[in-house]
Amino acid sequence: MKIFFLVGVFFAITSNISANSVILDSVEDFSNTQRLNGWSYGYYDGDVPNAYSPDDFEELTKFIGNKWTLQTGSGGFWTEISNIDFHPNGMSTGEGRQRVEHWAVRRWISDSSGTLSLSGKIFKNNFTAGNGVVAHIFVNGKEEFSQFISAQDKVGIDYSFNVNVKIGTQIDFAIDPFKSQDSYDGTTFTAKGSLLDCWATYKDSTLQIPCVKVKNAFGQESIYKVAMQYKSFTQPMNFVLTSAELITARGNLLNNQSIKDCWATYTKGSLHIPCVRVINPLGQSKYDVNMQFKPLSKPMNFELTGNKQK
Ligand SMILES: [Ca+2]
Repeated sequence: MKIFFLVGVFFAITSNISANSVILDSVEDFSNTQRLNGWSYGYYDGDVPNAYSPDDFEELTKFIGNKWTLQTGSGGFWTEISNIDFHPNGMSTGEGRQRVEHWAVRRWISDSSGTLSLSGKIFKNNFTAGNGVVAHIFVNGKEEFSQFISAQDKVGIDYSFNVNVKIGTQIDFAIDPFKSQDSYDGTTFTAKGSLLDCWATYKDSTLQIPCVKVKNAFGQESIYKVAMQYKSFTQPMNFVLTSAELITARGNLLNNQSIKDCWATYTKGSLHIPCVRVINPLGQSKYDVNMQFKPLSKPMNFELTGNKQK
């Protein structure tokens, strides 16, 4: 019965696991050099069989005024990418630009493997008029995300999801003009990604456990991110649950080999945390920890029942 209690008490908040190591940041990493920091700046122009997909990518050739472009001004294209913004080109265009469809595309190629927690913002920064745009994210050629942003949506959306990456995995962030109409299509579309790390940390009396697998009586598993606070002067040590967020993951998080060994598990009142980094002013030490839920405690209380240094 304890397990039902636990699941009932835990907050169901959709969120990403907090992660430690940022390996991509579209704003910070932006540069005037193609393929630096894993980033390329380009466009899809529909000239291959699999048009407007990652097969269609070509690099932009000019860097002018802190933007990647192809050809500016009349006779050219609106297609451009800056540190935060994208502009596509459309069959329906203006000011003498060529009547062709270009999606503006920022491409990132991974130099790491693991589960990537990817997030960012998408909103119109030129919100005078127009018909809106569609943002797309492709991972190794497969569309994982798309979102229409209406013409005057200056608030936009925050997106976040997890994907498994390997060295060489390619992620394209693309802005399509929507129905090939490019007027006022300037759009901010950022991306930040961190590799997921399932090590728990204990610092300043707070225990953060990023990956907890909770198994219910039917054997179904849910994934939580949990924080606990040490209650001073308790012996044996007592921890109070201060937050628990249900995590949605589009990547195959449960089976990810690179983080598998450090999953914490909660079954029938027992919490096992195999990887805990204890951080104090003198340095770090590593532990394998067991805790036991104290029946009926509210907020939930856990007692330290065992720990061994790793
Ligand atoms: Ca448009």
